[in-house]
Amino acid sequence: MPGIRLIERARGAGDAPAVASGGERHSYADLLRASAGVAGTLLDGAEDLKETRVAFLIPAGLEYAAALWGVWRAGGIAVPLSLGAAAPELEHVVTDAGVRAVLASRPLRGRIEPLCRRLGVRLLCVEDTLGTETSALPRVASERPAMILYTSGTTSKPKGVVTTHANIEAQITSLVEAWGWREDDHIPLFLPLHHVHGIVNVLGCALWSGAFVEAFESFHLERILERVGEKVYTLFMAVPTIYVKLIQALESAAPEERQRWVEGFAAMRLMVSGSAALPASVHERWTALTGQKLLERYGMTEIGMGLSNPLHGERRPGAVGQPLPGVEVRLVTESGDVVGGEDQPGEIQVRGPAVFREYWNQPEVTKTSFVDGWFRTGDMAVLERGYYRILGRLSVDIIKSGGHKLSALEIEDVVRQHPAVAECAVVGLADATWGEIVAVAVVAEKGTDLDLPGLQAWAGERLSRDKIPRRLLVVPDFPRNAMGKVVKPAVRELFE
Ligand code: MCA
Ligand code: AMP
Repeated sequence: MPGIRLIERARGAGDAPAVASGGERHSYADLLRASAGVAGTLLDGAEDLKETRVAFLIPAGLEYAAALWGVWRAGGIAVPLSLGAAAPELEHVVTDAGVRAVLASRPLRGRIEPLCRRLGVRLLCVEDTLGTETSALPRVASERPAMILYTSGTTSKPKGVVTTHANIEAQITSLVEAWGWREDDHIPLFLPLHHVHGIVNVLGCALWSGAFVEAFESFHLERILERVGEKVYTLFMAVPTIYVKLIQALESAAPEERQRWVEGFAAMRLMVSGSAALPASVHERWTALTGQKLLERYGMTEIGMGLSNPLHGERRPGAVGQPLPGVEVRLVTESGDVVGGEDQPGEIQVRGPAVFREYWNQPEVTKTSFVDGWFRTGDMAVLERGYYRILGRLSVDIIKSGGHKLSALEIEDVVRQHPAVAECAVVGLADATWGEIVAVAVVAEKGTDLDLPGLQAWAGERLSRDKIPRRLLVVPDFPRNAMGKVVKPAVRELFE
């Protein structure tokens, strides 16, 4: 019975550096010890957590990795929380997943304490668990559920995507093979750790490979560039918005500083972009500035990574390459026919061991998301000269902003509660930095005033930063079809 191979492999890495955080380097042995402490504390004498959901609110660093591995080693299901979530968003995840215990870093404890108290959920400071002596830990089979990540979709509230240890291992090993991960790799980690991009592509692949992760508590541009200039990194993984911000920083830097940063980027063996479309212009500008050809890939919370440009060979701007090892991909037309050749668009459907098990507590939604064992991504693509190109999404209600997937319906449900809002329609508008930004058209209640700063302040209490409306238009009514239904593409045009 295979256990959690990611963790078993770490024993072989011993004193090699695993994670740098808080100004210190922590070895694989440190991580094993710290995660055993977390596991022992959670178990508290029990043999196995038996899939108890344990959430955590911890920035990137040793404590985060120890919490993730500790929950797994105790037989629990890890539920990483967004550090940027507003109180109602945290409550949704904690209640929907039926979380029984929360691990928080000491500085963040106060943010979740009232919720835990109200719901009767056990709250622990992760720092207090790391040194705990641990007796026997259970053997956790790879088929058991390991993690629930919340993702927005075409339903209002985010859904929990359940992956097993075997799913996560398949997601990791596919990338390790395709991108040639090595034990001497050194990568900065600045992406949020409640998404696959940060958890699997960066942290998971690095720890699987015996490589070294340098953790930043958030995307701190200056500090990251400083380290890039020291030529310490071999790998870099980011979303398109980050490359846009890096281009702006390089272009506005003094010549000497810029030269240092450019040399640091040029020295890396691989730079990857994903989570949202990388405009060909950004791809080309990055190459012109640094000499690096970005490798663009396509993925989704439910499948891990699906398509990728190659490590060796043509990295084509505007395209996402070919299926990754172990991933089967097909395109299916609206009428349900499987596309046989090139130049015909279809929905991307994916099959393979990396594909998630189910949506948490949503058997019906899970069922309708698969057709004959293939997962329906809701993304459209076309195969051109051997490479897939993403065309967009089937639903207008999915917005991608700064690499975050947002549901227009979820934002509408919140904005509608504002006392000055009679009706609202949320759309994504194209934006050079963020990919898309959230825009809201509102029919106001009679006799009320509504302005953008006021709405933003109000929304900031209820929604995370990426979901806050960046544009507001007050309209007498929305464009509607014959059935009276709001026509979103026409709403988008109102902003032009
Ligand atoms: C923040 N701001 C925004 C947005 N977010 N404005 C418009 N749209 C937004 N989405 C504003 C803030 O209000 C603030 O304005 C200013 O920008 C700076 O905000 P801050 O939060 O500090 O920004 P940042 O730290 O620079 O963050 C940008 C970021 C972050 C680093 C790009 O959004 C990020 O880490 N994104 C990555 C998400 C990710 O990992 N996605 C993977 C999921 P002011 O200055 O006026 O206050 S997808 C996935 O996992 C699948 C499997 C896949 O394929 O990878
Ligand atoms: P998430 O559910 O947050 O994991 O986001 C997954 C979605 O991000 C996919 O369904 C796509 O719509 C989008 N996405 C990821 N990578 C790319 C890419 N390289 N190009 C275009 N869209 C992408």
